[in-house]
Amino acid sequence: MDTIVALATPLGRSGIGVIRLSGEDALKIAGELTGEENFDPNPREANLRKLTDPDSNELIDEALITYFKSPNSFTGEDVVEISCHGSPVLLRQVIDICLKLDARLADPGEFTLRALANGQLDLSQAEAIRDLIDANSVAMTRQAIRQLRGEFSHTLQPLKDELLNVIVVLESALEFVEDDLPDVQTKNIRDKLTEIASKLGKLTQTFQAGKLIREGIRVALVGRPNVGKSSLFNALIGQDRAIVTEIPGTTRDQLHESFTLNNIPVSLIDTAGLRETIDTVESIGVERAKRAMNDADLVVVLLDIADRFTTEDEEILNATDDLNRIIALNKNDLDPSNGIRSKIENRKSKVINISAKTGEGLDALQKSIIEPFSPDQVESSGFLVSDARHNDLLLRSKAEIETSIDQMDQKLSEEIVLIGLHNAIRYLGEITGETTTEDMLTRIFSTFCIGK
Ligand SMILES: Nc1nc2c(ncn2[C@@H]2O[C@H](COP(=O)(O)OP(=O)(O)OP(=O)(O)O)[C@@H](O)[C@H]2O)c(=O)[nH]1
Ligand SMILES: [Mg+2]
Repeated sequence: MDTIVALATPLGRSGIGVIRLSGEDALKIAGELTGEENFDPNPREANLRKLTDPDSNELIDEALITYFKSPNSFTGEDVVEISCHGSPVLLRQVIDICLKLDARLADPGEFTLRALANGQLDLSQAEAIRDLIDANSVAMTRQAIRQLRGEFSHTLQPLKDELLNVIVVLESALEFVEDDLPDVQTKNIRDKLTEIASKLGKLTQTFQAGKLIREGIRVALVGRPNVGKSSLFNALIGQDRAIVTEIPGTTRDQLHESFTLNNIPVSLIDTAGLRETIDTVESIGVERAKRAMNDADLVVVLLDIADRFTTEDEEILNATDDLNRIIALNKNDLDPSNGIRSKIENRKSKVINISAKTGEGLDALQKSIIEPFSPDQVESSGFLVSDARHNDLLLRSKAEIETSIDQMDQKLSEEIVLIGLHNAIRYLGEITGETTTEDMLTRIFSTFCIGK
């Protein structure tokens, strides 16, 4: 394999910047940089060396060089990591010299791809490295590290083994048994397949929580003008971000802010107050608010308890009846003006009294925001499937097995039943990469950035 090089740390000024080389010539290139012909340091030890430009012999930097001898390295090849001072100019200079010495600039994810190719990790672990680096919350880093430790692959392995056992029995029946399989055996196979399908089903059930950890919850604050949406927005994010005035129609465009609740990323959206308006700008805002409402995972409908209940309030409640919704009765610090409660008591939603002004009830609201997304499951349960690709493959595999079970029940031939089972095992193999096509690998690794 040719030798690849890339900056492993972010571009920018920093204390140190790490350049990584992987491939046959990694050590030779490092030797040229240190000016030592037979550079062969002990593996996994930090070596302080002067780096010089081999062309001009000019001193470039003092750096720590660590050698990882094949196969005991991340990629499985010879790897050299050079920790330079974190100057973008200097780092560029060192990389340019490596390129002149016949290294090639690594493609996105190429280090990880080589690790995969050399069997240092499987595909789901490689994806976990990307997820770990891209994580936006502590909960996501935890999931990614579990996947990186091979937890997902270990969960899948027994299922794949069992499926393979069934396939072997059916294949040999096809080869050697003249008549149909004995009923006992058919029943055993059917039970086994049902069990595998149900285990796959259980795994896919964790996807909702897993997706939530990865992408967070989109929460839209909606209500008619002046009910206190922007006040609540500011209170929840703990910043004076949105403009608040006593004039109805203050917020025109949507505002987004992200924060975390119990380690779960939340993307909060403040919207324009919903009402009929002839103002062009405001009416665009109202349209956007409606869209935000429908795209959100959760809508918080605000009502003003100190004001009368209007037809606009009624319409907003009607429009959100089928959505995942919390009703927040705001301005609880003021005297209630009317029987708002009687207007909402028949609606299916959690109702919480709050005051965006005093902060009263905000704890309860925050709890209710994450509650439907089962934060308990997120925190305490086992491994969660968080990648849509993995979930899709699990679902497909399960569907194939269920089709095969149906076919068995219809007494179709083993040959037909086997088609679905072969597909099922192939889909599971795609998760860990044994049966992933080149195309797919290219697609997956294009989501990595350079230096990984
Ligand atoms: N007393 C009291 N006043 C509040 C509370 N929340 C908001 N207000 C006041 O209500 C008025 C409107 O608040 P905003 O947060 O701008 O309301 P909004 O829903 O964003 O309004 P639009 O952007 O116009 O749709 C302001 O004068 C706030 O100070 C509250 O809990 N108690
Ligand atoms: Mg507002």
